[in-house]
This record gives sequence, C-alpha cells and structure tokens, in this order.
Amino acid sequence: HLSLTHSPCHLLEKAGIMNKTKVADNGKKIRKNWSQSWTVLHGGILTFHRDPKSNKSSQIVPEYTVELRGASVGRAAKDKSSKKNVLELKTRHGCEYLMQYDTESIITDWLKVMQDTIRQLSCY
Ligand code: I3S
Repeated sequence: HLSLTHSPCHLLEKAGIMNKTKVADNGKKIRKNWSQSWTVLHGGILTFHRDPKSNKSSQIVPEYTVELRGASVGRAAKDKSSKKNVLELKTRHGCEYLMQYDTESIITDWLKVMQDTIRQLSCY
C-alpha cells in the first residue's frame, strides 16, 4: 500500500526568455544593461544566460547564477524602471536584478514560481 503525499519541499523548474539587468552587486548599485536572456530555474538556482546574439559562437553561456535561498522577489516599484511588468529580485548577498517581459501572464508565472521556490527552500 503506497501512500502518496504531497512533498512541500519539491523544487519547481521553469525556463523561458526574459529581459533582465543586474542593478546591484554586493550592495553596490551598478549601471543598468538590459538584455534578453534564456532564463532557467533549476534546483533553487536561477541562471540568466547571455544573449546568443551578443557573441559569435551562438552558444548558450551562463551570465549570472542566482541562489534563491534567502532571496526576495516582488513587483518593482514604478521608479525602478520605465518598463512595464518588472520584477525585482534581491539576493541575501545584496545583489539585485530586474526581470521584465511585455506579456503580463509570463511575468506573473515567474513571480509565483520564484516565490514558491524561495518558500520551499526555507524548509530544508
Ligand atoms: O533607471 P535608469 O538609469 O533611468 O535606467 C535607464 C538607463 O539605464 C538607460 O541606459 P543609459 O543611461 O546607459 O542610456 C537604459 O537604456 C534604460 O533602459 C534604463 O531605463 P529603464 O526604465 O528602461 O529600466
């Protein structure tokens, strides 16, 4: 007899195209540099890949890897960007990223999946 229970610590996975920029590094504000990124959430780590158009090799190369444990994510305040549908992701080490996509539902899905992941990571 198998009793299947829902595991509260199952980590979600997601991938997609996103516009992103890093805005702070270890608490220090840095200049925005928006670029499109193949974005992958796996094992509680978010990886932003370099835009293949930005290098000759057309390879998928990681640009930033972001540990979601202890991070926080939410909708960015209006003064953070003139773009619509912007999320602000802050790591526990003081790095900050903005993530943006014109389709609202895509941004809402990313917000939910990152919030759930951050919640789940706090139970390990
Ligand atoms: O918050 P800011 O500084 O107004 O952000 C804009 C600038 O980073 C701008 O770059 P330069 O200042 O290097 O020209 C970018 O092109 C804009 O996209 C930035 O603003 P948005 O509102 O798009 O996040």
